[in-house]
Amino acid sequence: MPQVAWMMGSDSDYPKLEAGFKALKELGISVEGRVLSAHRTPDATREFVAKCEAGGTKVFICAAGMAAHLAGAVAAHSSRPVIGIPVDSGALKGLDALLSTAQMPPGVPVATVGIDGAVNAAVLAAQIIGTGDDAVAKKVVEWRASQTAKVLEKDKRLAEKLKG
Ligand code: RP5
Repeated sequence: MPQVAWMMGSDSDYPKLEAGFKALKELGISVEGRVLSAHRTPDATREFVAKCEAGGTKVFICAAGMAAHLAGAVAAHSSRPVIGIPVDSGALKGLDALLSTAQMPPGVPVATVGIDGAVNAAVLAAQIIGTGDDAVAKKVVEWRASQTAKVLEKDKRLAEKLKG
């Protein structure tokens, strides 16, 4: 089984998540993506979580919009870390999903990133895995360094523009 199992409530969520899948790839983390829903496919969700747990998956990432209970439902069925991504879909623009994902009862945490925060979810998953895997921890440091270089490059570009 993959190191990260990444569920999303619908394939319509995927465009908001694509950059996170790319980041996981750059970080050398294996991932399986699935469309599963707390409300619309509860049995299949539970079965997938059990299969991942048995197969050694380290972290779950769950993305959903509206009444986003996917991350919470997965956390209820797993003792592994669950990262929740509230997705901006529907009339309330992700605020509904943010509150539904973050506000868990005591003892069943979901590490919630910001609305559409797929890249942060990927990096956080790598950081969690990196606590027990030096190669992954090293990749995270390298990834962060490349991000720093990119921002410094933007700074240089702006300085050039303002000069001219
Ligand atoms: C949520 O409803 C999904 O996560 C998605 O954000 C939203 C709309 O789903 P679809 O109607 O596109 O399947 O459960």
